[in-house]
Amino acid sequence: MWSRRGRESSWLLLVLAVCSLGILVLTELPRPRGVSISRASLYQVDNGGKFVCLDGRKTIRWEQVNDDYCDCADGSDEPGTAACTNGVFHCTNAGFKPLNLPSSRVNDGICDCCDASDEYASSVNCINTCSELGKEDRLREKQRTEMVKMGSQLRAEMSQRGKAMKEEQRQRFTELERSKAEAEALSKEKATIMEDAEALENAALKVYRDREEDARRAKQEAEAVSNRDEAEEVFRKYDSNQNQVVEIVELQTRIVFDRNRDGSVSEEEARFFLDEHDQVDFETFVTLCWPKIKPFLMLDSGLFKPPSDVEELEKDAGPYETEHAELRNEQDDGYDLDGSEPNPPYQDEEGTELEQEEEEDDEEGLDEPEVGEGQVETTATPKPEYDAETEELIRQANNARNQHTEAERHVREIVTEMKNIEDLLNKDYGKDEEFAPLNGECLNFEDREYIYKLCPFDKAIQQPKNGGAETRLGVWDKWANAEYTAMHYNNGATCWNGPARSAFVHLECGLDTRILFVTEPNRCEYEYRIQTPAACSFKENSKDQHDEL
Ligand code: MAN
Repeated sequence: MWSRRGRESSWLLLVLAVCSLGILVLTELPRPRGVSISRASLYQVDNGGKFVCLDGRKTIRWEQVNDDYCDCADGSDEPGTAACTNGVFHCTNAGFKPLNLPSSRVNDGICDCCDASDEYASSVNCINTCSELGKEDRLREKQRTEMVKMGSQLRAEMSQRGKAMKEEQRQRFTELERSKAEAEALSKEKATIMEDAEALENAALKVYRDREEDARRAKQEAEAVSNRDEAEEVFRKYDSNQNQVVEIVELQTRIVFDRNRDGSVSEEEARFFLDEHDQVDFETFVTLCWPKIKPFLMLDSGLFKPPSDVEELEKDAGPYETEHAELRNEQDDGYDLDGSEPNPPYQDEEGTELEQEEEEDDEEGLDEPEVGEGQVETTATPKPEYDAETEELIRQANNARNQHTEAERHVREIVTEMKNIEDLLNKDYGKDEEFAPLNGECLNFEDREYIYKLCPFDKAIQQPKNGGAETRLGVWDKWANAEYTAMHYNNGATCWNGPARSAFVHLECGLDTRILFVTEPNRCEYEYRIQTPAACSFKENSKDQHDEL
């Protein structure tokens, strides 16, 4: 009888024996030179001493495999020689990574495989370096795994921050919704207060506006009367035979109408001032001739001056000192401009108005001490002086306007902030919001010529180092894939004679966030490579790591 322990040991031995046999069978399955373990079963001699080319198109004798003569069209009969141009040589590279080579590299004098198997019949002496390479590789792999592991922890922190930030913004948005409703209500209230205050203000100002309007009209009428008076006076002077019409001959005696300055007034010149008539009565003179004669006389006497001289003119005692005026006096042109005239018909326009207004005031008693009346009508655009009550209404209306403007501004500020939050919340910051902390950051990278900037989820920028202006390479568009390993920034500044600039950003795992390099593979198409913990994804027992692009 076997003891229980004895039975268990026998089972264990049996299992071990079976496993070892399996391993032996797997590793020791004979295979021709240049064939990988996975393909070994396709190269077995016991197949009736035949070999079927791997494309199935030809069967050859087993001896023809690796006989340095290419028989199969797919090169599969010569895995270990350079005979077939399309053959593939497999190096096992035990201890490192297996490698497939074009079989033309077999025995070409260059060591391609670290196990030296590709140069078995060449003059070069290749040494097996696989174990060293393997060691280095494993070390690198270990370091990388460590890095990705740490990066993943950092990513988790970023994700936490991103989620918290989004939550905070969501709460802020809710708060703002409330504030917006309040601010809008307040703004509405302020609008009503403003409208009421403005209604009162308008009613009070209307009195002043009406008064101003009356004054303006009165002034216009006075001007019209004065103009007619001036015209009448001149008409009388020109009508030397006093037959109630002014004729061409009468104007011809007035040297002032000598427009071409040839020493005499021609019939044509005189006719021009009579509006192409031979003679005119007073009404025609006032309506058709006077508008031509008056400006001409003023121009001739130097009374039309550029606007900057108007003040000078106002200060002058009158225009009569001008040479032309003196000349006309001497020549007795019938238009007395010698300054002795009590009411000179030609005066600087504003001067005339002033004088006339003063006269009107005297006549009509408009200078009575009515509040603000003088100021309202005597100067060009004076600020009227209002009574205390009106001043108070204006003050209240201004105050109400300011408060309304302020309330509206507050509503606008809230709306803008809400819009910004909405934009922020609508952006895709990765599976776990891990990229959210990069929003609002900007990274810099300098190459020989430019400083490149990347403000994730916002824009990509290029700035010449010699201080030129910034060029926009693109604005945030979208992720390039579902794995969150690349971004598109589009619609940058238009390239000269070309499309808008754009930037493609590759992301890989790293312990901090920075730009590794920037290139411009095609004109105005830029590629950034950045590293960030947000792109790290460590999975236990898995080589499938998210940072592998
Ligand atoms: C600038 C830069 C370059 C770009 C040229 C295209 O010099 O933006 O990157 O290639 O414009 O004209």
